Amino acid sequence: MNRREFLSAGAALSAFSLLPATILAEKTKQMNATKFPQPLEPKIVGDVKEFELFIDIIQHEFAPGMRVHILAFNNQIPGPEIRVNQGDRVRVKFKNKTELNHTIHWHGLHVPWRMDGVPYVTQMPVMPGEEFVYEFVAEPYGTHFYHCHWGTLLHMQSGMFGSFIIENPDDDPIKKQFPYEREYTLVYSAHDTNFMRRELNGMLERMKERMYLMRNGRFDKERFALFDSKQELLDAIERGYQPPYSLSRRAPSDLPVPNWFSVNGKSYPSTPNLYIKEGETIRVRLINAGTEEHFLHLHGHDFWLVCDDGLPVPQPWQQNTLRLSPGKTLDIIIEGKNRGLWTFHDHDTRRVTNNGLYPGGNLLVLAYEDLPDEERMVRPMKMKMAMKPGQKMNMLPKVALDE
Ligand SMILES: [Cu+2]
Repeated sequence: MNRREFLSAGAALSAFSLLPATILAEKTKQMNATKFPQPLEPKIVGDVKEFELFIDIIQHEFAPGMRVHILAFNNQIPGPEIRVNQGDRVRVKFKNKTELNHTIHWHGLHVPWRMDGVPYVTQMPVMPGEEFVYEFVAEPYGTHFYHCHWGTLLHMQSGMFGSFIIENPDDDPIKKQFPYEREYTLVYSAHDTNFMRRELNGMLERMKERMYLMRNGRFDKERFALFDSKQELLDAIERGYQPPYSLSRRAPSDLPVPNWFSVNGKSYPSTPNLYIKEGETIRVRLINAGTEEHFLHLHGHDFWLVCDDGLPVPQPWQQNTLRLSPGKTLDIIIEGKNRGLWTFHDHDTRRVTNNGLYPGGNLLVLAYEDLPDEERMVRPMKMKMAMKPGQKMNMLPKVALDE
């Protein structure tokens, strides 16, 4: 299949999956429920809610036919959703089933500093096969997330993120203002799949070599850029040691350039739909666990921005395009006031592509599930190609394309 054929196949696929009959079918709706972070059930131990997280490498599908090896909490991308009440005592037992080091950082939570998950600052890395127990009180209220803090650039885009929601069930400040029944969590990320493959393999090989050398008493700390103090590093540089980052003077840097953009680990056409009914109000929790800025635009509506970094904003205001920076969470309220099927997508349209091809990426649909039957009818696209007898068919475009 050449590029042009591929592009037209993509267009056919997009037209198909946007048909109201397809999007509103019961089967689609059932499938759709699996496209949101799955709740993690705690074990109640005394007055503590105890959760178990493990990390392993799995094969994950961003979109049909696009599978990659990825780091997954509990075999899920994103990791399962942890949802607790404000003030709950929380324990998370974290088991490392990979051959790599990891930690978990609780982004936006006010945990004791020893629980913050920053390797060599608050704790030693959780080594292969090891377990680490995180304990803290759930504060503050709102939409937060967790992610790995070891090799953050690689491990985060390789799937190590999940939502962490702290609720105030009896006195929710947003529900008071905008009574809603349904809510959705959307976790955004961006992935350079070539960088992920190269770096994950490289890291696994380095770890294997490191273990071998350690076992044989030949481990060379400088080669692996490990120093006991900053002074030790400075002294080594003085004596001629070249830190790894100086080597890029001789070659282009290997910073990732994302080619896949995901919502809840899926790229269009696999992205989740947001279902709403006329007159209904829904809450959508947006989490940016990736490295890219997203400018999310909703067609046909002005939503309310109600929380920023989990914190209720003093005065909600309306907009139709928001800026979701890396590390930020924003909560919005959508009021079902304009029935139909509406797209909700990054207006930096480079991010609504899969490996450079449009449509793809973080494109998703707000769908009114009570759309009347007459609006579900598909208007067939008729090709008006009435040929006169003897007329020659000329399919070549008048302007040459790029191939
Ligand atoms: Cu990690």
